[in-house]
Amino acid sequence: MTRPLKIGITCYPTLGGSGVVATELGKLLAEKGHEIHFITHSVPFRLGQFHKNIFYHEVEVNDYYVFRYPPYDLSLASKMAQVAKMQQLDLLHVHYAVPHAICAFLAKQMAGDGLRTVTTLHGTDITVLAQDETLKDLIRLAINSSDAVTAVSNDLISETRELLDIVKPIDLTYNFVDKRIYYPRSCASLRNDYAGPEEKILMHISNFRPVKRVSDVVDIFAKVAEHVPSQLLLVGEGPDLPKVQHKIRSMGLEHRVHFLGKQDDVAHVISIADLMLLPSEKESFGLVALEAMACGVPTIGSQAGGIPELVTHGETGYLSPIGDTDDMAENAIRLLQNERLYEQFRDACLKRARTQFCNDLITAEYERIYYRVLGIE
Ligand code: GMT
Repeated sequence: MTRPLKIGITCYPTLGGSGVVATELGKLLAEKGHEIHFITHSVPFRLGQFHKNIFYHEVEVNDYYVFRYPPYDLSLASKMAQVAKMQQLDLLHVHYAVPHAICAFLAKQMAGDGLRTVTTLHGTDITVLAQDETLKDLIRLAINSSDAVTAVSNDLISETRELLDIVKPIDLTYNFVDKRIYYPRSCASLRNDYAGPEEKILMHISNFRPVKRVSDVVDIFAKVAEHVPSQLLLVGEGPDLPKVQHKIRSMGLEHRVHFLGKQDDVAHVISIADLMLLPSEKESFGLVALEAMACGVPTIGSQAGGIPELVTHGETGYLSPIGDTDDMAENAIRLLQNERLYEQFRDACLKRARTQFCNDLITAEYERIYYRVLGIE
């Protein structure tokens, strides 16, 4: 390694794919000898145990009496600059454009040009927020002033270019999973809690936002359950949960559907599934499909966004047009009813996750980008 770096990382520290990726990346970089400073409003939920190279700096919002809305973004920018100066950071790596990349832009003005900034785009920061005319110019400014910009799929790179007229290079850095955590776990007793020996388990994990089309998950399951004895496990919470619960009751499926709420130990939970369902409307990558793949679980999903870059149709899962729940159900039934085909898919999943999306590979890509922006080759 050239020289260890001092890196500030800002992300959404609560549940969500971008926060998971940022936190896991920080931990891996710390293991490789870099000094990592998380600058966030609360401790990232996946941070885990003490590590001598990991520091946490809490952003406290100034709630002065004239403020109708306490300015979190300004407090974050100040904290970034303060930590950068105090710790002599080489760079800030921010995950999610709004407001983090904009705050990094401000922090750089305060800390001085020596501080480099790297922005990772994760999806809805572009596919949803950059559609908003009130945010568009801000996001464009943040992207154009970052020393490097990365995105988690080619699809997201194209959307960013199209929506914001960005011409500067954007590096592709796929999401990754830590192969020491995500592998098929033996959890027969957990599986027995939810399904009989002859039954299959279908699973969906998300934040239950409208883009996830959780209602499609229920439709797919209902069709599959007519042909294959099965149970559905729903993991996570969010705005569409009540609607989904109502739909399940109205379809008389409540005895076959289990709500697990938010879960931390995703690798264990996924290992009891036979199939992951991801019929999203928008999905720049689909981290959960990768987590499933690494545990040997194929995905039945939509062709949205970056999912086809992750799930190889006909090898590690099946993808259908968005909303085509008949096709998704047929694909699920085909895979669940053919043991040999299922084993082939399972092997392909394990191989693809380990070779294309493993932690060593992607961490090294981020390091290359850091050294490049710092002019250290
Ligand atoms: O899936 C979400 O809605 C959460 C969101 C986030 O910001 O955490 O996920 C986005 O980033 C993940 C990590 O890069 C990607 O795997 C998800 O595909 C992406 N979500 C969307 O594009 C909807």
